[in-house]
Amino acid sequence: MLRMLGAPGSPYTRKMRALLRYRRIPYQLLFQGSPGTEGLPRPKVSLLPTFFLPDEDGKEVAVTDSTPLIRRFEREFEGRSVLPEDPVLRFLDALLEDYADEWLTKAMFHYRWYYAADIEKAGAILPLWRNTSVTDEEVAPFSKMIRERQIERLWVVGSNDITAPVIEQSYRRFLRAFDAHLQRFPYLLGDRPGSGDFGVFGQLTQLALFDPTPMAVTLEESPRVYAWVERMEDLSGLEPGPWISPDAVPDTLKTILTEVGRVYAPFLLANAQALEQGAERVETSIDGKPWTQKPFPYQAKCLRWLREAHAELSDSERTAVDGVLAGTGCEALFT
Ligand SMILES: N[C@@H](CCC(=O)N[C@@H](CS)C(=O)NCC(=O)O)C(=O)O
Repeated sequence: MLRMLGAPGSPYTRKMRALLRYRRIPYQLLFQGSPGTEGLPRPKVSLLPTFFLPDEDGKEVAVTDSTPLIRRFEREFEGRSVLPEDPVLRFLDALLEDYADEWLTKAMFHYRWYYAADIEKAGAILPLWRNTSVTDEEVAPFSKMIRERQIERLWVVGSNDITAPVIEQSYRRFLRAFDAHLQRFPYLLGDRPGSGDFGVFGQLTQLALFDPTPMAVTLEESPRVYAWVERMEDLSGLEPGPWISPDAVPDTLKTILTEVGRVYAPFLLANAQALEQGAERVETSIDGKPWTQKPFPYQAKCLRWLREAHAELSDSERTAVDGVLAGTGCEALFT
C-alpha cells in the first residue's frame, strides 16, 4: 500500500490525498513525528507530501513532487484517470495545474504569513496538525519557530509590501473567473476532475477553508468556490462524467487562462531570465506593477516542462492549443 507522509496544513498534501480518494487508490497516511515514521528513507529535498515507493530495484525510497507523482500513479493504477486522453485538453490541464501549484500557492503563503490573524492561527494549529498529543508547553516553542521561519521565507515566494496588491488582486480575479466557470461546469475541464482541479483544490483548502483573511475574501467574492472546495475533499463516491470537447473550450475557461497569462506567464519568463543571467533578484512588472523576488530554480523547470509538453504536441494539436491560448497572454510562454 502507498505510504504518504503529509500534513493537513500542506496544500500539496491535500491535493494528493483528494486525488488518491477520487482515484480510489488505497494509502496509508503518516504524520510527521508520528510512530512508524522513524527509520523512513529521507527525500533529497524535505518536502510534503513525501511518498515511500519502490525504486527500479524494488528498494523503498522517498519520493516528492506531486506533479510527476500524479503521472506515475496514472501508469501504476488503472481507472478514474485525472489526465484527459485528448492531447489538447491534457496540455491545458497541465498548464492549469502548474498555475495552481506555482502561482496560487503565492497567495496561500502570502496571506498565511503576512497578516497577524493568519500568522496567529497558523502558528497555533500547524504544530498540532503534526501531533495532537503534545502538551501546550511543548507546542509554544514550536509555534514560535515555525512563525519566524515562515515569515522569513515570504520573499522566497515573492510576498512583500510591493507585491502584496498584485497577489491579492490576482486572487480576487481568479475567484471571480472560477465562479463564472463553475456556474456552467462542475470542474475546470467538464464533468470530471483533472489534475488541474486537484492543484487548485490543494491551495484553496488553505485559502478558503483555513486562513482567516483569504477565507473572508473567498466568501466575499465567491461562496460558490467555497462550496466547491468542500465538495472536492472526497470524490471517492463520484461517478465521473465527460470532459469538455477540445473544439468547444468555453469562454469561462479562457477567462481563467487569461488570468494565468496576466500574472503567472510574465513571472515565469522573468524568473527564468533572472536565473539565466545569474541575477540576485527577479525585477519585473506584473499587472503593470513592480514585482521583485528571489529567483526560484524549481519554477524554471516548470517553464521548461510546459515548453517540452507544448513541443511534443502534433502540429494540429499545437495549432488547436495556440488557438485556445491566443490573446490570453499564456502564448508568450511558447514563443
Ligand atoms: N512541487 C512540490 C511542492 C511541495 C511543497 O513545497 N511542500 C511544502 C509544504 S506544502 C513544503 O514541504 N515546504 C517546505 C517546508 O515547508 O519546509 C509538490 O508539488 O509536491
